[in-house]
Amino acid sequence: MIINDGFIPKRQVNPKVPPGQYVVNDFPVLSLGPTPDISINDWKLEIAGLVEAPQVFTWTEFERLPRVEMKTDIHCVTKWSKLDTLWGGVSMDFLIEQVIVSESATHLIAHSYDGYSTNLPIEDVRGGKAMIATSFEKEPISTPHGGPARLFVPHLYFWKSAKWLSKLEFVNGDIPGFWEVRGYHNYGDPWKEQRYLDD
Ligand SMILES: Nc1nc2c(c(=O)[nH]1)N[C@H]1C(S)=C(S)[C@@H](COP(=O)(O)O)O[C@H]1N2
Ligand SMILES: [Mo]
Repeated sequence: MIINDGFIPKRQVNPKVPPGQYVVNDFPVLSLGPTPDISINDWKLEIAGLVEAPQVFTWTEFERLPRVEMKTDIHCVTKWSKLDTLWGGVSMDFLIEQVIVSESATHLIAHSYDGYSTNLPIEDVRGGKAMIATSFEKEPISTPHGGPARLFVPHLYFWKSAKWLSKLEFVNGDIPGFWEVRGYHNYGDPWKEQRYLDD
């Protein structure tokens, strides 16, 4: 006799999937407005604020920087997770060292070509946890997904991974970004389900 016959577990238990999330195989696009059209010739990435050596990279300059890869899961606050995605780009550790971030800087504010912004504690972009991604699954990141370059901070909900990155600003004190002032959680840890303000 099979006593468990007909028993279907309510939720698939996968230790890689944070609470309240489900796995997708497609790759949804979530943007607050129209996708900005940024030509590679006009693209610039500025790194400024509390740094000793501020920089403005052109695409040609940025492409010459050393590359890293991260293969990891991503989690959107709208509850989809996508497992084992492969991204390539320039490590935030490398960039932090290049511009010589001041001891007094506590947060990073990422600014984007569509007017989006998001805030992160500096610890969260150090130690191999974050990069400026320019490739997804070995191909240039498509424009809807943030190409030519997006921030990639996969241990936090995906709204922290600013698409169409234009500027990284190191600051002392926190400045909530686009979604953070509109009710999203300031930090956004998917494992603690920090989705909204009071979570
Ligand atoms: N510049 C910019 N970055 C952004 C957004 C945006 O609207 N503009 N949306 C955020 C949100 S809410 C999510 S969930 C992810 C979605 O990334 P995707 O469209 O590649 O799935 O990008 C984040 N980064
Ligand atoms: Mo999102």
